[in-house]
Amino acid sequence: MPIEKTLSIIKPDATKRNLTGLINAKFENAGLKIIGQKRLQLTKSIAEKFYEIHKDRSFYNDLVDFMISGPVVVQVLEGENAVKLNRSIMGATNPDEAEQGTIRKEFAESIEANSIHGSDSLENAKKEISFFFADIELVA
Ligand code: IDP
Ligand code: MG
Repeated sequence: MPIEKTLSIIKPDATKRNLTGLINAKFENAGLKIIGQKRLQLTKSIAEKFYEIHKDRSFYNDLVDFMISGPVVVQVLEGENAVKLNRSIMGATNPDEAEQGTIRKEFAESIEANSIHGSDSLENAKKEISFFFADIELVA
């Protein structure tokens, strides 16, 4: 299987509850390597730009406000089939529909405050990684 990189964001509901380490353990236990990571306070304009793809959705403004309500941890995960593997570690968007053992099942507070973001395709992973990281910040 191909070695891929994907973008992950530990969201403010999770950083506020000090869950960074528990979430990172899920990635590492599943064989994904954290090759870049930083804790950031997003600004409104950065969050709007990152989630631009959702700008016509009813939840867009609330989502942007939520994403700037506290620190986030942006990270790049690398491994075999990383994009799909990460989506399965995360679980479904709505925690009520997420499988046992997934990050969202264990930690999410709601469909909005669902603890984690992960790229949904290899193409979007490349765009999202370059949105937050320079090449020199990624060390495998
Ligand atoms: P994903 O994060 O599982 O890829 P998306 O559909 O891309 O889900 O939505 C992006 C984010 O927007 C979600 O992770 C969640 O925080 C928020 N969101 C999605 N659907 C809803 C909704 O129906 N109500 C409120 N927030 C939502
Ligand atoms: Mg998405």
